[in-house]
Amino acid sequence: MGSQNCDRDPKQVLKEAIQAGITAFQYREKGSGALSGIQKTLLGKELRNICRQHNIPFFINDDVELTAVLDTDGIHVGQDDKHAKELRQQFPNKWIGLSVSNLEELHASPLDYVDYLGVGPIFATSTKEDAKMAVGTGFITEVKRLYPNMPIVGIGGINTENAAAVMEAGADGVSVISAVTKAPDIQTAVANL
Ligand code: TZP
Ligand code: MG
Repeated sequence: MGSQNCDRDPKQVLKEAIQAGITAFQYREKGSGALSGIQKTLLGKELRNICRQHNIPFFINDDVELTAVLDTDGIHVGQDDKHAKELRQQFPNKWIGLSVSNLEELHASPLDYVDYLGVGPIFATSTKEDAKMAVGTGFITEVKRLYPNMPIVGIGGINTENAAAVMEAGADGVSVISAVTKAPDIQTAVANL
């Protein structure tokens, strides 16, 4: 998540989510209302510190410069971002995640250089303005069949009602934004997930 996904202090949202049991965090400051420049960096530092205090892996979305500045645990990139081969050379000891939205992208992806795939959007989502077409849980099963050893995390429109279907389809995990940031009670939402 980023500040644009929160109706209140993102630091508080992250703390509550960690207390509730999330197992990893990605700082994704992006889309309308997102911070940039020094404000993005400063919030990133604070969120990074919260994760560090609680031993929660901290990933950053896209931002190669901040990966180094914040010394993140990993970086997550999309198909149009910096190539995973170059990232691997630059950050040999960080986790690298790549988004995959369809079979064409999967076959064109530099899988040798990535640690996991973010697969989706699985369901329709209004969180990402330029989200590609929802692929459904069947695509998870297909990716897992083709690459059984590649860890995959479902993303997009996942909530407490449909998360189980994503896992049953073969995902190793689920990633959510609004199901946590917009939850009336984060403790309950994460517990149900
Ligand atoms: N990538 C594909 S869908 C998505 C991203 C970042 C948005 C996920 O947000 P939500 O609120 O969990 O649907
Ligand atoms: Mg990207």
